[in-house]
Amino acid sequence: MNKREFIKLAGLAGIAALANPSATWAATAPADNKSLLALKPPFVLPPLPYATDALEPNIDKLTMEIHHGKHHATYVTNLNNAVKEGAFAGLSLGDILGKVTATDAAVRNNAGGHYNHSLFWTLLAPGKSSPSAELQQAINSAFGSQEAFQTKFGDAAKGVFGSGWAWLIVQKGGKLAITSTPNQDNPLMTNLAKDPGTPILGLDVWEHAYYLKHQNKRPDYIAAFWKVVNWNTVNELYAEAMKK
Ligand code: MN3
Repeated sequence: MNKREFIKLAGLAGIAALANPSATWAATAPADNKSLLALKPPFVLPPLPYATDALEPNIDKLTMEIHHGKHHATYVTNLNNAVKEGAFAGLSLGDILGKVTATDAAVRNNAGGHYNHSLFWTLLAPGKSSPSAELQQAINSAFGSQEAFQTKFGDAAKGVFGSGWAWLIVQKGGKLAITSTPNQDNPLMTNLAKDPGTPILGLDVWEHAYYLKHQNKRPDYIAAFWKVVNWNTVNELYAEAMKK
């Protein structure tokens, strides 16, 4: 990292990071499920782990600014309001996701929105990365090849009617599977998900994630997504899920 890039990152992560350069990344959303799910109220909007223009031209600056700074921020605000009192008060993000049902609309939408986006930002990064040997082997064994996996994941993303997410999950027993969820649901919502599991890769296919650059062309956005997937995070999430 050169000096200019460091200053840009440090600026995002805040003053604390300047005093301790190794703290720069810690100030962003945790890139592991254990820490993410242990978060307690009041929930806060994590800074992006890169500049808003870092994913250009694949994901544009304005989309990132609005998606992170407005959409995600709103989920955080609404989640804090929804869990101020009642059955979800004081629970960790993971406990909320595991407990929520169809009758808890505000908690469902905003706890999902906060977890999904916090994870999503860490799943993206500029620059090249690739699946670890262990993950590649699991992908090949579950789907045939990396190409076949990406086609099947892309089909799941294209197949979401309206707004939702496509996921690569580790199921109970350690098997990889592709699934999708509507709106801000996710596979950690065991009372709601058709395929429960631990997310290790997710793709937001809400129009707010791509409309400014790709308009109605969701397949173009999915193709752009593969160019900015941060496989380093996916590898860590996979290793973490397999340790359970
Ligand atoms: Mn979104």
